Amino acid sequence: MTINDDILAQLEHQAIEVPSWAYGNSGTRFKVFGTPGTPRNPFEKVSDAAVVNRLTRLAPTVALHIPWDMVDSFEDLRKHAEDEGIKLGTVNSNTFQDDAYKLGSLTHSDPKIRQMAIDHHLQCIDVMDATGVEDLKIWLADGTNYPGQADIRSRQDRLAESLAAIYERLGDNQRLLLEYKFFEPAFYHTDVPDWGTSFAHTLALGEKAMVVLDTGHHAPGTNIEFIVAQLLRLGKLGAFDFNSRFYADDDLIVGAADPYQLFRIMYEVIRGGALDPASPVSFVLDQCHNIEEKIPGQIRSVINVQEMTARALLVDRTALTAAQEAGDVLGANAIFTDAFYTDVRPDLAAWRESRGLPADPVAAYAESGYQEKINAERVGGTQASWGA
Ligand code: PSV
Ligand code: MN
Ligand code: MN
Repeated sequence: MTINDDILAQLEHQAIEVPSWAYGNSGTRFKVFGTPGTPRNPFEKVSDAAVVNRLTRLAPTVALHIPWDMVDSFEDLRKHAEDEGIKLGTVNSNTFQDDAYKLGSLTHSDPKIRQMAIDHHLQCIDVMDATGVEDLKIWLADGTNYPGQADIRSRQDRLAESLAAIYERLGDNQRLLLEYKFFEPAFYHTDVPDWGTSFAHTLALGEKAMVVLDTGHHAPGTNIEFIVAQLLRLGKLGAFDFNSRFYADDDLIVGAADPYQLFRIMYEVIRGGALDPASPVSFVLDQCHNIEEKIPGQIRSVINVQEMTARALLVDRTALTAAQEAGDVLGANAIFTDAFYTDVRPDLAAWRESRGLPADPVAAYAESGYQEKINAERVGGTQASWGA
C-alpha cells in the first residue's frame, strides 16, 4: 500500500493547532522541570509555535490560554503571529487557579462567584473579538470530592444558566466549545464528566455550542472512536484536544501511548467527513512537555497525527464495506489492520521534500540552531505551570 495523490490531496489541508502552554514550563503537579530557552512571554510562545509550522506546514494556528497569555495589546500579538506566518487560535478560559473557585466557578452556589466566572468568559470573548479568533473553549475544574458535599443536580441548573449567559454574548461566527473530563482535580464528581453531559448542555445552548473531546479525559478502556462517530453523527463534535494517556490525564505526546487508538479515531474522523476543509471540527494538541524538549515534542506530535491520518486514509473503504456487509468478520478486520500496519513514513518524507519541507522535521530542528539561539537569548523564563 502506498500513499497516492488522492490521499496527499486530503493531507494537504490538514491543520493541527498547537497549545501556547506546551512551550512553557508545565506538565505535572509534581516537579515541573525548567528548560533553557523557555519563552518569557506569549510573544515568544507564538514564535516557537511558528517554528513548528515552518518545519511541518501542519500547525498554522496557536491556541491561547487566558490569563496565562494575557498581553497589553492583543492587536500586537495577532500581528506578531501573522509576521511569523501563523494565526492565533482557540481561546481557552481558566477558572481553575483562583482561590475564589475552590468550590466551583460557573456552578458555584454563590452568585457573586458565578458572575466572576461568567465575566472571565466575557473577557475571553473580548480577546476573541480583538484577535479575530472564533472559538472559546471551556474546561471546568468544577466538581466535588465527597458524596453529599454539594447538590449535584442544582449545580447542573446553575451551569446551564451560566453557560447561557456566556453563549448570549457570542458573535455570529463565534463558537462555545465545552470540554468534558471524568475526574480530576475533583475526585468524586465532575460537573461536566462525559460527552453526554457536554452534549446535553451544548444542545440546549444552540448551534454555536459544540463538544470538545480531549483524548486524555476518559476512563481506561473507553472506546473513544465510538464517541467520535456518535458526536459526528449528531453534528456536535466541535474540537479535539489531542494527547496520550497511560493512567489518567497524562498530557503526553499524541500517538505515543497507543498509535492504534489514534488511527481508529482518525478513521472515524475521515468516515464522518471531519477531515474535509469545510468541516467544523478543529484539531488541537493539549499537551505538556515536562522532561522532553518542547519544540521537537510538538513537531513529533503533529507528525504523529499526520502519519495516523495517512494510514487511516489507506483503509480501502469499498472493500471494507463489502466485507462488513458479507459478514466477513476476519476479512473486514484484516482490511482495517492492513492499513494500520503500513509504514507511511518514507512516502510522507518524500512528499515533504517535494513541497520544500525537510524530510525529517525533528532532525531539521536540531540542525537549525534555533534552540541554541533561544537558550542564549531567553534568560529567566518562567511560565504558568499546570498540573490538572
Ligand atoms: C484540563 O485537563 C485540560 O485538558 C483543559 O483543556 C485545560 O484547558 C488544559 O487541560 C490546560 O492544560
Ligand atoms: Mn484539554
Ligand atoms: Mn486535560
